[in-house]
Amino acid sequence: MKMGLDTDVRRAADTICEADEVTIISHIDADGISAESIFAQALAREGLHVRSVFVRQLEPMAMRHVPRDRSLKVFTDLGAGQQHLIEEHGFAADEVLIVDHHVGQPCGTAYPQINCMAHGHHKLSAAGLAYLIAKEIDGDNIDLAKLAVIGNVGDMMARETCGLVGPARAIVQDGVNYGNIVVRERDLNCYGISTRPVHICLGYSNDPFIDGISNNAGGALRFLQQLNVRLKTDEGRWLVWEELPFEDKRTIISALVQQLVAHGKETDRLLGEVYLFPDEPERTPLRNASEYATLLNACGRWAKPRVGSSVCRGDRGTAYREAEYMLGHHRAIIRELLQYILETGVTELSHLQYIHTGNRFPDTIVGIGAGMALSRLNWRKPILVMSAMVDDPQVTKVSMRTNEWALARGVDLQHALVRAARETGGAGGGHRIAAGAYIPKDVEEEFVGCVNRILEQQFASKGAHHC
Ligand SMILES: [Mn+2]
Repeated sequence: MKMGLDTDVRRAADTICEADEVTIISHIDADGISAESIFAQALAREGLHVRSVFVRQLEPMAMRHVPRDRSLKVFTDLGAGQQHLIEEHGFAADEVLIVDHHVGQPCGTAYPQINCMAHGHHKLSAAGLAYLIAKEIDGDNIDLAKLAVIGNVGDMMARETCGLVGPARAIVQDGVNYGNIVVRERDLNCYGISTRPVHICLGYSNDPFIDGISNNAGGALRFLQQLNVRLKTDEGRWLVWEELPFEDKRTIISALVQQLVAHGKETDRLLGEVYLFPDEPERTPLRNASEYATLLNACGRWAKPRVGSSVCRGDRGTAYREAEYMLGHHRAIIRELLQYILETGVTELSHLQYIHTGNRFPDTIVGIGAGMALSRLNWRKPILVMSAMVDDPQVTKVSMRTNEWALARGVDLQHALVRAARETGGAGGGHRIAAGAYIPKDVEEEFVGCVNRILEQQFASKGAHHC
């Protein structure tokens, strides 16, 4: 018998439909929130009683929020790596379903699990899996494909390949067929195409890095002004990329290509697939997958995942206004964090650069700040940011970010942090390009040295000796 993803999807759908009550335990990021809202809506449509619990991570303290009742506990976007914890809390195999896309750590109890990693699909997020299960429950649920695309994009599944691939791309097609997704196949691969003036959009972007434009909004504006394209409306409002006439977009893209070529840079990351939502108002963060995902992340990171979930379910009143406020707040604090990192400066080791932000910023956002700071620092060296945990001063949270350049040279942050954390008494996880760890406060120095040595080995494995 072939045990494909389809088989697991069917089995998960059956397990859920057999339950009278369901508790969804999900992660607070865009993927976790969209996965939860897909399940919550699909199950409510079946007349099932659903409640949701959001957790920052599945750790011992968070387990007390998981109810000990007769409901089926559906763990989404988490659980695969914490099965021992679920077991320690006395949950039996027949009251649990794990829907995850992180590396699993089995325990004595064989919990039913659907995990795309097990089927070799590395570019599908938990929201993608939740959607496949929802569609299996009822084919009418294809309106929820849009939320799966937001989760996939939010988890950076489109990043490396400049677009979603495999099962995640098939989900996009469901949304196109339903009519709430429009795909622009070769559009500008840039964040903010629905809400930001074009020069801000270009100036805040750095993938690919374009000399004189990336990280330089003033330079980007001067560049655009030379092209004779219309940048403002008659009323003097800045146009966003999505609003530009086709001709102007083409003029700008070919000028950007020339700029890249003139500096001997690759042009292949300039264009990518963009997922627009025609049923959402223009010039709002709801209008495309990546900005929508940021809105959800802002809600989650500032302890309002339910606000994000309400927005996913269609609330455009109170919840949406609150989400917009969270997004503004999120951006302001991240700007401050970025400023702090750049002004304080990082310590450079041979293969990484690091900084400790103490308790100045919430540990839920330091990773984002690290990613933004990287391109303005020495982008050849992965960045490591440590921060104190507010609720546990004995624990240090570590966030690391790198870029495609380093990945192509053998760097794998997930592997590096898992290994270094294991050697120093902590725990790590994540993805090749972005990973994190929790370590005891007193091993910080040792830990950083250890990660540096592992990165040195990784860089050496692909024969790249220059940092
Ligand atoms: Mn995820």
